[in-house]
Amino acid sequence: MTFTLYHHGSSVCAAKVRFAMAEKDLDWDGVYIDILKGEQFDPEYQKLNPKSVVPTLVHDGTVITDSTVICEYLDMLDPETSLHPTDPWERAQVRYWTKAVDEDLHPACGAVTFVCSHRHTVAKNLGPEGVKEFLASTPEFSVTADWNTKKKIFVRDGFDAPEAPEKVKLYDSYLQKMEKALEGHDWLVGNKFSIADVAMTPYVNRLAMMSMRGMWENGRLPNVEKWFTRIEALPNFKKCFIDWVPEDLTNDLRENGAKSWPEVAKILEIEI
Ligand SMILES: N[C@@H](CCC(=O)N[C@@H](CS)C(=O)NCC(=O)O)C(=O)O
Repeated sequence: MTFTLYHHGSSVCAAKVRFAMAEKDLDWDGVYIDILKGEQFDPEYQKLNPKSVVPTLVHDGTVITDSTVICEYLDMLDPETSLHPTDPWERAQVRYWTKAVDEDLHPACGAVTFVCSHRHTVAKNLGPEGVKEFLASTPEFSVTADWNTKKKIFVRDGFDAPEAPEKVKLYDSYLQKMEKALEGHDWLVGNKFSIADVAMTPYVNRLAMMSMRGMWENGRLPNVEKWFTRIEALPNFKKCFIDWVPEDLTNDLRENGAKSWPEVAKILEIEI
């Protein structure tokens, strides 16, 4: 079996697949697509992934897109190392997490990340004319069905974008849901590490990389704090989530995030 993964260092969806593959002990070759330089708009890549997003997995010539679908596909290929529970109710709960990530949390994360950090990286990478081209190249049906329009607004207006505060609150509501689910449990579903934990890890890590651990630290969400400490201690965490992010992007996320943190904290009424 050969796997080729088209991915990007900081992409939450790509990191999710890297994590699932590592936990399942599957080897892969990577093709790096820099989505903050517009490489996802290359017509050759668009043949594989018409939404111009990462990740895309090619397995022995078969193309699979969408990170949740990829993870489910990989799990069926190798049920021995399954990350899905067999109990029907536990599996349903896992699906609630992964469905919510796809429908709700992921678009909120894209918005918050562009508002807080990526808009600065894109401007630095591409300059004013390049940014215009980058924004114009985004297909309408991309990260969401209205991503072309929304991305322009988040890049142009930052925290003044009308939807910015509600996206921050939506993101936070998922941390609150995790806090409840983790009450008395180490993992999100059924007291066993599962694809639900894999799916949520990139989103908590994104906030950590943007200097926003204050969303759960200092006694705010202690179960999430303990869960993320457990996740960070897993042998595959660093190689999947930290090492793939280029140093300049890591610095951008940390520094731009730190500058944005007071605004985020204000929206969430967190005292700093
Ligand atoms: N439903 C897709 C969404 C993938 C997605 O949104 N990828 C983002 C990075 S996490 C992307 O490639 N964005 C490109 C852009 O904003 O132009 C999945 O789960 O794989």
